[in-house]
Amino acid sequence: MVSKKMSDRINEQINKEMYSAYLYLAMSARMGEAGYRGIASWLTIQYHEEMFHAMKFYHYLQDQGSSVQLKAIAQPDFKETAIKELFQHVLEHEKAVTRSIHEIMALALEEKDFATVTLDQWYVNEQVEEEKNAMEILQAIELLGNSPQGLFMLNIELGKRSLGVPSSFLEIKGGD
Ligand code: OFO
Repeated sequence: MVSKKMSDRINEQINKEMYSAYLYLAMSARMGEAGYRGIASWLTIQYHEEMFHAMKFYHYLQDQGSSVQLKAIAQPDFKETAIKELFQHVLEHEKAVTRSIHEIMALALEEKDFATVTLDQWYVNEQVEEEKNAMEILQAIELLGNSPQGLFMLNIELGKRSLGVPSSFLEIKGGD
């Protein structure tokens, strides 16, 4: 059982994760339209990862006998169409998500809610990975000199990313 405050906070986080998914899907659409199919594919995989994050919290609330409350998802807010600026947006977005995940950890510790501490630890680790991925791509863009040829190569490289989470939401479990 989690507190009402924690349940509300996790429902808010489900919305944030679904917003992340929506944001990356919108970015993927722009990149695909610009001819960067590999980058579009990377961003579509990121969309799946974010839905996985949302559904893991979703199942956790249900496992805890709490009610899942889905709220409206905001329209994706980004203007960047240049690759470097787009991934700077990705990094800043992930940093904001990290802060949000840390807030949940702080609340769980305050409430001595050890089940949520254990669950949220998974997200704390995942955010290290999320920020690292964005930083490595930005570093590659810098090394390639942001040149058209370099971005073309990066596009091919990012297109090789494969899905690292279950493709079916039925396979996702909250506490596992
Ligand atoms: Fe859910 O980690 Fe990115 O946003």
